[in-house]
Amino acid sequence: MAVLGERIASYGDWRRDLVAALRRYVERVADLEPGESAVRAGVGELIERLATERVSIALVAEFSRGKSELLNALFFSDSKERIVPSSAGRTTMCPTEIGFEPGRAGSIRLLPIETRRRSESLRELRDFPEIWEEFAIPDGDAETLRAAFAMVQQTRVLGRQAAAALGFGGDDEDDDFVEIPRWRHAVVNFHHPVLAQGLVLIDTPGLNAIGAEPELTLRLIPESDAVVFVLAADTGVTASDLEVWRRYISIHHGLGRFVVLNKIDGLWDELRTPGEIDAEIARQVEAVAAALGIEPTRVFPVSAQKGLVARIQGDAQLLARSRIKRLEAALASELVGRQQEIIANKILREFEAVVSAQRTVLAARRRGALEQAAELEGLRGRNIGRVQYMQSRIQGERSEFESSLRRLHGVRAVCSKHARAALERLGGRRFEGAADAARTQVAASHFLPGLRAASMTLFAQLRDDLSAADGVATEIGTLMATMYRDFSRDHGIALGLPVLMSLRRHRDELDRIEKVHLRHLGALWLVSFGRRELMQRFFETVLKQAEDVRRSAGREFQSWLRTVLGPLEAHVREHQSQLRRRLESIDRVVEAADSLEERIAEIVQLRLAVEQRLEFADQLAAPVRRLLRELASTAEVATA
Ligand SMILES: Nc1nc2c(ncn2[C@@H]2O[C@H](COP(=O)(O)OP(=O)(O)OP(=O)(O)O)[C@@H](O)[C@H]2O)c(=O)[nH]1
Ligand SMILES: [Mg+2]
Repeated sequence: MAVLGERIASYGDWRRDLVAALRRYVERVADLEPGESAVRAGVGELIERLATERVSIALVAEFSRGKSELLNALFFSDSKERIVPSSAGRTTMCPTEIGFEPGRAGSIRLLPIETRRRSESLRELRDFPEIWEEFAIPDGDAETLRAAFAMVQQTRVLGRQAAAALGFGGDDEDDDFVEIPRWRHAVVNFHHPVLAQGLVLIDTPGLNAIGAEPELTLRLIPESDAVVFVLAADTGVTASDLEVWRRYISIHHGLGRFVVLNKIDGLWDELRTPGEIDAEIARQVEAVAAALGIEPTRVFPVSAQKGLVARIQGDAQLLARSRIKRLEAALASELVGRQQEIIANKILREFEAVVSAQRTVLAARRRGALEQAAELEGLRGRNIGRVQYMQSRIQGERSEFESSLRRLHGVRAVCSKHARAALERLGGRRFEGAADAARTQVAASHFLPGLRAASMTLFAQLRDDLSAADGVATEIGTLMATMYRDFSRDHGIALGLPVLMSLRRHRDELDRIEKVHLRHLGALWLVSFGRRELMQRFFETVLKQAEDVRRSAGREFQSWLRTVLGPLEAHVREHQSQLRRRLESIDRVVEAADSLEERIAEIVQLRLAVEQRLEFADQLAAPVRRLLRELASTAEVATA
């Protein structure tokens, strides 16, 4: 398998090992009180996240630049034949997602083009399996696979008006009939080693087709981990190539953007020396870089077709000339390597946060046992008066602690009230209300400014809600910081500072969605001549995206609340039980029910048990930490 495939496979293996290590951790941590249920829930969330982790690559370009052929060369050369159809003229008629969903049989699912009349977004349509046509692809059956792929080429011919109703204008306005794609979207599920590791490929049709499908412009392309923009050496950078670049790629993907200059085999002129050919390729690379405004090192000259042929025929020399490997190596290290590092850092940070809550409570318990032992040892050989004095001191501590607790309850009530208000602003009901108002406004707008205004109002409200929630988070954070400080000063409960939270990321995401949306709105208005159903479908996709941001912000807020309120509570409970234990000990010594030495021995036992538990906790976490630290960048680990 090629470098890229190997890299993706090793990333998949690593993720699987990590999930297995986390699962073992969860199983064994069940016996490790206190706080074991919170730890299990937290680690459970991490496992779920890792299991659904995918790396996606979208190929975007004008038609016939060789996107499909590049997919064949990069990923499917093991099959020893051309799997994704690639031919002169327009081939890929509808966006095609290629991946493997475990637990689902091999198949191609096709969404008929007529569904464009419906107002639901593509993502919502995924929830209606009955409107997709599904064809099975038995494992390892390359013939059926190819036949399945051939379906993405299908077209149908419609009368001009019927075609226009689906968003297609004919090239020639005088034509009575228009040829349109038969399908709107294709999802191919097949068991291929690289896809099984969580790689998703998105093959797209050329410019005309991209524009009409909001899901593609608003979500599939911007949200993929890498976008490969393909140009061809024989056509150079045409006006429509630039249009694709400018509209769909340049605004996203600062990182993870790869420009491929395909078909360099066209420059392999037998009458020129290899040096001359290389110089010509270098010159074209420079020209492409200048036209797109990027560094020449970001342009990868290749011959997809020769790369595929070389791989199928095992021709090493041809493979080297195709220069496919340099592109592959860049995708492997920049895309997969970066993705893996990001995931490793994130999971490591969250794992430590989850684990440390439990650890600090255990550490506090250990410290308590040490202090209590010292306290009792100090009573050796003292008279009963001294013991009684100690007893009254602990009672005093306890009543002080109880008054702190009352204050904490007061502060918590205030925090809960604020939090409820913030969660309401981030809630589904409020969003639905705003969305409905915007829908009504969109339906009533006959002009572009009306449409713009409707979405801008909606986005402004959402942004306000996020800012309000941020404000509440700051307020709660400040209140809790005071509480942390007081409990540390008055009762020796050391918690550091509460974790802060900001929904900045979500606001940025909203800004991005709005920006892309407004940008496409104008263009779409022009091509669709204000056709209502197209505009509405477009708007539904935007609403769905905004809704996702809102939901994720709500979830983040809630999980932050738990992390900011949870630890103090756990420590307070721990402190309470320590006070109770200390008082019990001293009471028994006063009553002379137990000898002092017996109590001391008991506390030493308690401390040893806690120490064992701490050690056990570290042992449990060690395999997980090892897997994560291997890959997390050292700089970030140091600050975590
Ligand atoms: N000479 C040469 N031809 C290529 C190369 N890659 C692709 N082609 C040819 O270019 C044509 C278009 O290739 P496709 O892979 O279908 O291009 P595409 O970008 O997927 O096109 P659409 O699916 O129509 O949008 C086909 O005839 C390919 O054989 C290459 O590296 N060299
Ligand atoms: Mg194609």
